[in-house]
Amino acid sequence: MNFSKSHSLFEEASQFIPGGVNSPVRSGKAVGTKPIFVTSGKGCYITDVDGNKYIDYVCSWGPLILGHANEKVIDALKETLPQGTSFGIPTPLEIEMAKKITEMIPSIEKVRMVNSGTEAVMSAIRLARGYTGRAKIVKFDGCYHGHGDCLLVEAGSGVATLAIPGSPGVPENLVKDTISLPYNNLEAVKNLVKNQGNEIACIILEPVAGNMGVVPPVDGYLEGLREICSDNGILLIFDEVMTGFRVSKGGAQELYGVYPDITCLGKVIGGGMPVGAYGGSKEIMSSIAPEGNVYQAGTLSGNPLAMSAGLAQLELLSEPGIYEKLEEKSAYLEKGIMDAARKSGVEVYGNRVGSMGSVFFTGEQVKDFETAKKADTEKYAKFFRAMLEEGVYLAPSQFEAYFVSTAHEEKDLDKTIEAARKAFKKL
Ligand code: KE4
Repeated sequence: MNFSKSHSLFEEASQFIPGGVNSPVRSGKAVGTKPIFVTSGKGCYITDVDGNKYIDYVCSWGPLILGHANEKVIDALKETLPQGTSFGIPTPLEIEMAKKITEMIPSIEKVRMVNSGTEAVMSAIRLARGYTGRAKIVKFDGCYHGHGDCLLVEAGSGVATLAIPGSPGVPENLVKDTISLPYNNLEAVKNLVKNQGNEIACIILEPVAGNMGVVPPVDGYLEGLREICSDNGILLIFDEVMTGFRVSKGGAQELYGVYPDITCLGKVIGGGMPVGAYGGSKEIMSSIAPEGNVYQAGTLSGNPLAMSAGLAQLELLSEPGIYEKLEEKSAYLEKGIMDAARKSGVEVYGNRVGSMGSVFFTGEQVKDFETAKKADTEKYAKFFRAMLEEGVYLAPSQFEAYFVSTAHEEKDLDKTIEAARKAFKKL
């Protein structure tokens, strides 16, 4: 493949944008490549400035569960655009979105729109602290909840990818109340809560971790956290920015039957436009200004373009059979890739929940950040580069997920599996 135009654009971008990218994980640093520059996407395909075409498994890091430039999403934007892009005044679309979210995720009785997953989580943390009057928060190693100061502790995603310890610029006093524990270890939470339970405002987690690579909750883990929180007046926050409307129509909470006090959303609810949201019971959400005193605001929150794109996507996802089809495609892909690895004698461990999954280059089970970090990131980098040459675009980091969309057809999955067979042979 020829990447010359992408590489010269990267040089130019690097003069004006830190690291040449607007988000670190896009840089390709972790997989020994420079980033490609994309010009268009349609269905499961993206095309770069050099004219190379790829089957895309990043899908904008999760939002494009129906593929790129889905017709109904684009039509919704075309219909809304001529009316204006933003008002900073309530619009009927915001009520429609709020009703749709509360209908699809019943644990949410009231919801506030924001403009990113980071904002949703930051707001949820402030809400939990304001509602309980407590300061401490508990997160889990390898989970990533956006780049809000108090959560950049043992974080996953780009922090793990670039092996940045926390982040400079986050003063100690902003993280002194953040406790990070190993994921999938209920004993660790029980021990902590025994000593400090009455100081903890919330426990926040990705109910299916996606930012250390995909790591599902072990049996009983979510139920155990729910019980601990209920017994100690601690709010349970599910960060469903990635899993929401991804692992099932009602997210991870519907899939596992465990319901949090607050849910954070993003990605899928924007249909590719910048959107986040957080919600919970009327009782808890009544603390949010202007109804209550916990302050949170946003110029573009609930803007009509994002609402219309997100609503179009959520309407389509409400149609019967969508998640069964996604499961079928994802299981087919996973089986094909794992079979290809086994036949090539390459040791990999695969985790998948619905249409989000990861292939770890390790022989042992990956069930938390410690075991995820044992994966051979060099091998993953080689695999990434080989797949790119074969016209398949994977996440440029071992500590991320691949996403299957409804637009991935069997012929695309077969091409991906064949590409993987060739790529494994090169390792
Ligand atoms: P944003 O602020 O990037 O919209 O959302 C932050 C966030 C919060 N919670 C979870 C579970 C998330 O996965 C994310 C963002 N995910 C990463 C990819 N793993 C976004 C990609 C990027 O940082 O460029």
